[in-house]
Amino acid sequence: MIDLYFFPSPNTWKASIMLEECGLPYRVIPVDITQDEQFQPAFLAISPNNRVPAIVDHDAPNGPQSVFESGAILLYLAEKTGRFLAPAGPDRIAAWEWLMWQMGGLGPMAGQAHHFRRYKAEGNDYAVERYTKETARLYGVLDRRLAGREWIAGDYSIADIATWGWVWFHRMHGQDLANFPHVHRWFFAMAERPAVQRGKSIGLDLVSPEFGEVLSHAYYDVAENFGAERTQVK
Ligand SMILES: N[C@@H](CCC(=O)N[C@@H](CS)C(=O)NCC(=O)O)C(=O)O
Repeated sequence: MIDLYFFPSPNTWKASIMLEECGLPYRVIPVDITQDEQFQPAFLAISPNNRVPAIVDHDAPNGPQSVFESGAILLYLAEKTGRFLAPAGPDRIAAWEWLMWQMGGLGPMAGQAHHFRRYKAEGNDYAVERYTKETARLYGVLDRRLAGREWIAGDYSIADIATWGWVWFHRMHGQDLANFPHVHRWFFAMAERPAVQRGKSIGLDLVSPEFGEVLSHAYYDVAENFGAERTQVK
């Protein structure tokens, strides 16, 4: 059994989607980051950077193994199961590269765009413009990567799983997927995977109705036009 320390967000969806994709048994342990539960000593012992997600694998060969940082969790689960990471060769290296790109680039920059646009736009034109532009650049990088490719790094992999939850919030990032046709196609292809839908939908009961609305909004907004938009970008 794996314990998943969770509060719904693009970073935690990586872990829940990977666990669902791998069919591993897990239980969700809520960490309400709006109530500062991430600072409790028991959680800090597992995740010293006071962030979710974190996991504890109770079936690890040397006894319970904790892992924090979403990218490390994806790598750990890929190694444990032998799934969603090529065993060798260029696709394996590409998955590392694009996982690091997401962890060091898209996640932090889109996170800042989201923050300033949604919570602190007033009086912060410089930050809004800087992070929105940089996020647009990163969406462009991903779009070029996906041109002529179904998935980011060979077969469907942890690179896709790491990136998708962030693109879910493209509207909050000030991005229109019509400008990124390959990202658009990829985003919906992944959204159709049952494991992605299950991993994305857990924990909505942990948030306020208002925040639950925000978490769902990005998707439904796009989903309303799903058929039309998909035809358009072919
Ligand atoms: N680099 C970390 C970032 C995790 C992260 O930022 N988690 C947020 C939720 S998306 C969090 O726990 N925030 C709590 C806090 O800021 O104290 C990862 O990828 O796991």
